[in-house]
Amino acid sequence: MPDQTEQPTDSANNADWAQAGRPPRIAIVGAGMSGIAACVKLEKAGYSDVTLFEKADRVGGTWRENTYPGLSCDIPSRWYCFSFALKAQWSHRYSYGPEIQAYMESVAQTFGVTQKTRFNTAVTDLQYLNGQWQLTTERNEVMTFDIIISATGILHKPAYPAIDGLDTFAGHSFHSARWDHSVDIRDKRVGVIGTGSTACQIVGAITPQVKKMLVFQRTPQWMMALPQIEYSKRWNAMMERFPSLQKLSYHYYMQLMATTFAAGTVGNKTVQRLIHWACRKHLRESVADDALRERLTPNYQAACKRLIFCSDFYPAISSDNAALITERIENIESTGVRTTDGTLHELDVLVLATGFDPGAFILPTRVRGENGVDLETRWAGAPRAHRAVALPDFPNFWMLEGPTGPVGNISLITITEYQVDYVISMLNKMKAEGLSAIKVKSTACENYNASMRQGIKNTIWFTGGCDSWYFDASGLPNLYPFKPTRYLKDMRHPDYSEYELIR
Ligand code: N01
Repeated sequence: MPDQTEQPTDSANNADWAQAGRPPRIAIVGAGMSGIAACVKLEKAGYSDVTLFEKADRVGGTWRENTYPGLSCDIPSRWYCFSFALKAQWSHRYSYGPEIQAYMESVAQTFGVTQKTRFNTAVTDLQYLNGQWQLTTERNEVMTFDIIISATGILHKPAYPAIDGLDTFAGHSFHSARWDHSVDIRDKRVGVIGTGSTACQIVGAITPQVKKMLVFQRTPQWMMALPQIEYSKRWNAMMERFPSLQKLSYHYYMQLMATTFAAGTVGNKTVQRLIHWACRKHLRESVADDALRERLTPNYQAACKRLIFCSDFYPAISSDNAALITERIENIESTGVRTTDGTLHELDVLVLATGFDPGAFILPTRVRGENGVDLETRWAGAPRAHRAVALPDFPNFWMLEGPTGPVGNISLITITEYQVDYVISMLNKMKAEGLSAIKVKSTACENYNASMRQGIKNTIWFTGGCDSWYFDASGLPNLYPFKPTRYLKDMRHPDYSEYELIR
């Protein structure tokens, strides 16, 4: 990788790449799933002057960061993959973390993404100056780019619980996304705080190995059984032989999820009732003990929080070496967790499966747009964007998986790919018309978000009677409130009247 360190320049003269007929210099922040998709698709579209900046030493994003036992993806792998890199040889319908990480690394290697990535290089500052973006790294290197693509993911900043005495615990304590593999959990007394998707996978995986498993539940969660299967060699050989079957599976799962879970969350009452019924049935059939079942039963609608797919949690929590603690946590002491009933739950290991800061997106990187408008100030705890990709006052700055995009029980890889195609349409427009910048109009962004605010009130995330990480400081869930298929359709054909096209 050539050294691209530069001093800030007065770049007014060379800012107009489209008019000058040179390729745009593109920086992608993050080499996770979105960054990989962006790099590959840009290259295919003829934009090859691309540099990725990755804070870690490998690609993979969330699949690199999370290494906890039981880590898997509850979206079928035949869909949770790049459309341009379908894979025949998945071991299971729902792949485990290491297999997905290996896939990410292999795609990055095959398509030349690794070679374009500057590893161990966190971007600390982005500023729009004289028609270009000035990018500063943690080592104070300063470079200029024409286009910035933020591909930092959504849930990358671990949320640590504000519990008194957390740092006084004398055993081993770590966040689920910072799993300490040097700690041998076998025959230990392990506590897990949280009952989200992560906690359920951890508890399901390690309970048979530990001496005692204590799960500290603040809110019960609905979960559906995970219809996991291991693919046979013969089945995968057939997939290998007939690549059209891989495509068929990709679209089959996409349609299935769109017409079932996605439809249920955004207002289809029949599907909602079916999801709720399936969750109740799963609980009833998995937990024989009436009292335990009662304590595991949520008092809100299924899919109000992000629906969990897990078949291991109920058997694990029902086993003799496990206990569900529903009393509130009072504080943490050197030997364990004390609950409000006065009990001290003694532990050797404490796992904080307490989720992530959902409002981070590209933050804590400082991002300043036109006239020094600061992104963190602009968002103020309630991040909003236009179609999840654009921000007024931030020209030539694009986000993948930005705020108000479709997330939940769907493949974010598909969403990202459509967003990348949208950005490529913008670049093509700039090139064809010799534009120096494209930025979304404030009115378009406001109108879009007004429709989001209206739509969100019909979704299960708002009406279901729960609290979740989907809610932000505005008091509303920060999600796309319509069917994901509508989003994909809209993204296929950018409406340029929503943008200022600057010559
Ligand atoms: O985090 P969460 P996660 N005291 O925020 C509890 C994706 N994902 O890491 O419900 C006590 O869902 C909190 O309690 P409550 C997926 O999008 C995908 O599990 O707020 N408890 C909750 O139980 C998912 O939604 C896969 O009352 C405290 C838990 O901690 C997202 O990641 C797999 C507490 C946090 O749950 C996040 O999931 C895993 C406190 N002070 C994750 N603070 C796939 O398979 C928090 N909690 C694709």
